[in-house]
Amino acid sequence: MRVEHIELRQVRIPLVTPFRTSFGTSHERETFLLRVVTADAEGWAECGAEPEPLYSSEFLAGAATVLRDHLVPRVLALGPALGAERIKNALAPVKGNQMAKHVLETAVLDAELKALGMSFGRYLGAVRDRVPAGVSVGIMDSIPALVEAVGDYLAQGYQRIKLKIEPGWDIEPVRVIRETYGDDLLLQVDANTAYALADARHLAQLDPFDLLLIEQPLPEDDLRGHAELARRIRTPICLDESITSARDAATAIALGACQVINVKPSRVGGYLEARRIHDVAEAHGVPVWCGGMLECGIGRGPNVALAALPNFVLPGDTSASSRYFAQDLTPAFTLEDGNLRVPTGPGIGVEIRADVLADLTVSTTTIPL
Ligand code: NPQ
Ligand code: MG
Repeated sequence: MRVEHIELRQVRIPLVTPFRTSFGTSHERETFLLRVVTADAEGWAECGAEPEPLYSSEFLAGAATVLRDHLVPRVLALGPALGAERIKNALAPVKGNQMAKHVLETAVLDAELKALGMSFGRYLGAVRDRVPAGVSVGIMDSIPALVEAVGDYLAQGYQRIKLKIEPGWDIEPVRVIRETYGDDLLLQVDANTAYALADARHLAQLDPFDLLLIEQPLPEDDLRGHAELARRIRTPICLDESITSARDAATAIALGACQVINVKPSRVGGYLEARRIHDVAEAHGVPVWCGGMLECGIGRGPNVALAALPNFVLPGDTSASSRYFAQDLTPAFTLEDGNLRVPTGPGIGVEIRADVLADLTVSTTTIPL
C-alpha cells in the first residue's frame, strides 16, 4: 500500500455549550482532519491538539508544520511497506509531537484496516461490543447551574460524572453533587494541573466524598509531587497530562505517582502506544479508562474501540456526540442504556457526512508528496 495523496482539512465545530476547564473556555472544537489516500482505501483521523498550547505543549499550527516537514516525509520514505508498527518506528526519531504522530499513524492505519476489512476494535483486541459512557462536566458560573447540568446528564443515562475543578471551584461543588445525587453516583474530578503540592491539605478535604479518583492535580512534569500527594490524600490519583508513553506509565506506577491512568490515544502518539499503556497498567493491576479531547465522530469511533479492551474497567470520557455537538461529522454516537456501541465497520468504522464536513471546513491544504 502506497500513500498517493494527503489532505489536511481544518474544521471548526460549534459546541452546544461552552466548555470551561482550569486552563480556559472553549466555544468550538477547532482542529484538523487528515485524509490519507491510497490505491486501495482512504483513511481519516482527527488531530487531538487545540489552537493554543494550554492543555499540553502541542498546538494545531505546530502539529501541521511538524507533519508536513518531518513526519510525512518519513512515512513516504517507507515506500509501499507501511503498517502501523513501521510507521511508529519511522516517526520515533522525531522527539515529542505525540498528537501529530497520532493523527498520521491513525489515518494510515484506518486506510490499511479498511483495505483489510478489519475494524479498529478487532485489530486492537476489543472484548466488548459496547462500553459504558461517562461525561466530563465543565466549570460553571454557579452551583445550581452545575446541579442542573449533572441532573440532565444522569437523566440521559451517563454512568459516571467527572467534574472539572480548579482552586475556588472544588470542595463545595463536589459536596453538593455528592449530597444531591447520593453515594452510589460514580463521581471523579479533573484539575488539569491547577494545584501545587502545598495544596495537599486542601485537597484532602475531598477525601470524605469517596471520589473514584482525582485526575492530574499537579503539573505534568511533577511525578514526584504526585507520589508525595498520594501519601497525603485518600482519593486515588489518576494521571492524564503526565503520561505520554508506556515508559511514563511504568515510571509513574513504580514511583506510586498514580493508582489509575487516563489513556488518550492522541496524547500518547497513537493507538499502538495507547495499547501498550493498557498492557503495562494491566500487568501492575492498575485500572485505566479512555479520555478524550472533544473528538468528533472521526476520533470518537476508534476511542470507543480502544475502550473495549479488557483493562478499561472504569467508564471513560467517551460521551455521546450530543454532549458536545448539535451536528457531528459522522452519524451521531448515541447512548443506549448509558453505553456506546463499538463500531464494527472496517477501520474507524464511521462514515463521514460530506455535507456537514463541507459546512464546517475552514480550509483544505495538500501536504506535498
Ligand atoms: C481532559 N478532556 O481530560 C480533557 C481536556 C480538554 C473531556 O475533560 C477543547 C478541545 C477543549 C479539547 C478542554 C475532557 C478542551 C479539550 C479540555 C480537552 O483533561
Ligand atoms: Mg484530564
